[in-house]
Amino acid sequence: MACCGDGGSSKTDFYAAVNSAGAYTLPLVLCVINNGWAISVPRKAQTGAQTLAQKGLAGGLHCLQVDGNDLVAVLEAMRRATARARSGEGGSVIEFLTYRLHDHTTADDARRYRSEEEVKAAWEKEPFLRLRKFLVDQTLWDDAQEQAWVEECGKRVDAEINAYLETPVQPVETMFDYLYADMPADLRAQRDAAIALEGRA
Ligand SMILES: Cc1ncc(C[n+]2csc(CCOP(=O)(O)OP(=O)(O)O)c2C)c(N)n1
Ligand SMILES: [Mg+2]
Repeated sequence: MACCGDGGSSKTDFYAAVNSAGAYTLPLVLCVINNGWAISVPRKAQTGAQTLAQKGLAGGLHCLQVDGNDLVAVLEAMRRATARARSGEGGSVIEFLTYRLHDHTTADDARRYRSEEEVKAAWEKEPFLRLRKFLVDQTLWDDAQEQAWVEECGKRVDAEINAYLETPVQPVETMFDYLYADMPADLRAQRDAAIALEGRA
């Protein structure tokens, strides 16, 4: 299974992967998370293809487009594609339709290139709120369970963060030590220099 974004599906290696998977009947499940944006480039400007799923068609792969904000649909699509792969029927491309609700990174300001209305409309389909509503409607979930669960998650996150913070800093040479059975001379020199910088030569 491999995942990429809508922007990732515009790259040449995406097409090469589709071609190889079709040519060799590989058990590949290629997931394209179409969140509408590749940084500031909208989906429409990225390709002439009507859908991203259909990019698999030319390579002989099975193609599927699903509502990526619907957990049940996502599970079903993944079940079908992995079953095909495991039974030797070949690869699939699944396009998950969703939306990037936030900026691309903390260095991005998406207000420069997309409207507030578009983002507001997308929040209406936010997948966790939608799943929660479904579970509450089915009487499988309620506020008390949620509160207890959020507390439990908070405790587990705190425990992991504390374990990380208490992890001793590794000596500088460890970044060289596990790459090569026989370390090249230039890296050995850099390793020595890094140790010397700490006055441990
Ligand atoms: C080969 C290459 N070209 C350009 C970039 C710069 N870059 C980083 S993220 C990105 C956009 C990716 O968009 P998408 O695949 O839709 O992913 P998303 O940000 O939506 O998760 C680009 C162009 C890169 N990392 N690698
Ligand atoms: Mg994207």
